[in-house]
Amino acid sequence: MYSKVALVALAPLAYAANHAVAVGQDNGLTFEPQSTTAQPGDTVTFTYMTNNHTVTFGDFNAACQPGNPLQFNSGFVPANQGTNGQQPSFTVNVADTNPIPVYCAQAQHCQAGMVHVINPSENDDDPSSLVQFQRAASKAETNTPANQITGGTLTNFAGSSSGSSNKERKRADHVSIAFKA
Ligand SMILES: *[C@@H]1O[C@H](CO)[C@@H](O)[C@H](O)[C@H]1NC(C)=O
Ligand SMILES: [Cu+2]
Repeated sequence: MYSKVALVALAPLAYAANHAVAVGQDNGLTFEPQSTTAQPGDTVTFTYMTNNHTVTFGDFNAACQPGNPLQFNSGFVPANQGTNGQQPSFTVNVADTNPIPVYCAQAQHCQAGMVHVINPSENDDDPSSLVQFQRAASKAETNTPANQITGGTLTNFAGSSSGSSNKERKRADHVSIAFKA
């Protein structure tokens, strides 16, 4: 009984962490790092460094295709359309510790290895491991953009995100407090 009370009292002291991922660093078709380990309540901020990429929620069993339901998708974000002297970024919330597949839906970027996994399986035989997701992506016949922009927060972006779904771009209706590491 006593320890339960103590745990509840301590819970608010656990601050959410923000994890940074660079998108297209040095003109690469890359997410750096390639995977993120995050706790429930953490956020992951993808910052667009060059060119024109997406951060799209994928499917471990159908690489380079949008996941269904679609948890998040930034749409196409040209990195040179930042505002406030900053690079544009897209921040997603991590609700649990389940592996989360992410890919870039531009051209053949996904097949070229432009994938990321949040909380990947550590078993390299598992489809939700980074190595298996990359392998599946390299063999994907098509790279398909998602048809709506949803599930995250676009920041420092001039707003001309292009693609089929510009009108549906929206911001998440939450407020998250996070601290950059
Ligand atoms: C970004 O890529 C999308 C999809 O290929 C394209 O429709 C759009 O015109 C591009 N934006 C810029 C500024 O190049
Ligand atoms: Cu890309």
